[in-house]
Amino acid sequence: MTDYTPPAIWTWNKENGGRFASINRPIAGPTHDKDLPVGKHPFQLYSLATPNGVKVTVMFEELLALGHTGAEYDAWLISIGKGDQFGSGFVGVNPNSKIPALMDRSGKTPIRIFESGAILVHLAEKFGAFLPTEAAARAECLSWLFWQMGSAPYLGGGFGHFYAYAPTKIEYAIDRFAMEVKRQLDVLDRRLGEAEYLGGAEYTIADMAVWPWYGALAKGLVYGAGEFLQVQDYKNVQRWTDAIALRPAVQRGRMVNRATGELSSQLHERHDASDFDTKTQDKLEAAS
Ligand SMILES: N[C@@H](CCC(=O)N[C@@H](CS)C(=O)NCC(=O)O)C(=O)O
Repeated sequence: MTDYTPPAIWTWNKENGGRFASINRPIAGPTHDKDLPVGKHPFQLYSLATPNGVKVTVMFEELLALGHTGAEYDAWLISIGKGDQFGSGFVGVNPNSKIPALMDRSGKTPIRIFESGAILVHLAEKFGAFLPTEAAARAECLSWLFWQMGSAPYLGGGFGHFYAYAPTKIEYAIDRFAMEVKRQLDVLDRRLGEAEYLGGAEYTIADMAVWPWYGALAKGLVYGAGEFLQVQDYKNVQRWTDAIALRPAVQRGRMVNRATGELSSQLHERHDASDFDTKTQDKLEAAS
C-alpha cells in the first residue's frame, strides 16, 4: 500500500533513487556531440553485451561460422551507464538511444538499423540464413521473434525492474510481473515441448532473440530470481537453453562488447576473429 497520489501534472524527479536514475530522461535526442568510430568491415555495430546486444553478436558469429565472409563486423563498446547512447553520432544511428545499433556499410549508401529484431531480420535476409523462406516456417519464426520483442519488456522493464532495481519492494508490482514472467516461461516450455527450436526443427533468429533473455532467466543469471521463479521446473526451456549454450558461435557472441564478469569472457571491442584469442581483458591487462 502507498500514500502516493499522482499530482495533476507529472514532473521529473531526477533523484528518484532508482538504479538507472542517472541515465533515464523524459526527453529524447542527444545530450552531447560525439562522432562514432568507423572500422574497416562492412558492418559497424555499436553495442553492449546485455541480452539485447548479445542477440546481434551471436547472429554475426553464426553467419561467419557458416562461411559468410561478407558478415565481417567491427563491434564498438557503448557504455550505457556512462551515457554513450546519448552522443550525437549514436542518436544518428538510433534515435531511440538504445543498444544495439548497426550501420550496414556494405552497399553504396550506408543503411542504419536499430531495434534488435529489425537488425536480425535485415541480416537474415541479406545472407539468406536463419530465417526460413517457406511461408509457414517463416511465419512461425517471425511470430516467435516478435513474441520476444513484445514479451521481454515485461521481464526486464516489469519484473526485473521491480524485483531487483526499484528503491522499494512493491508487492503488487512484483506479484503482477512474476505471474506474467512465469506465464511466459510456460508459453516457451509448451512450445519447446512440441518442437526442438522455437521456429520448428531448425535453429533460427527467433532462438537468437529469445535465448539471451529467457535462457539467462532459466539459469538464474538475471535478477537473481532463479529460485523465486522456480525456473528449474521449465524442463523444455532448460533443454533448449543448454543446447544453444553449446554452440561455439553463441559462446563467442556472448563475449563481444562484454564489460562485466570474468576478464577472460570480456572482449570489449571486436575487429577480427583473432581478437577472441588475443584481446580479451585478461590478456590486455596482463600485457599492460
Ligand atoms: N527493443 C529494443 C530494446 C533495446 C534496449 O532496451 N537496450 C537497452 C540495453 S538492454 C539500452 O540501451 N538502454 C539504455 C537506455 O535506456 O538509456 C531492442 O530490442 O533493440
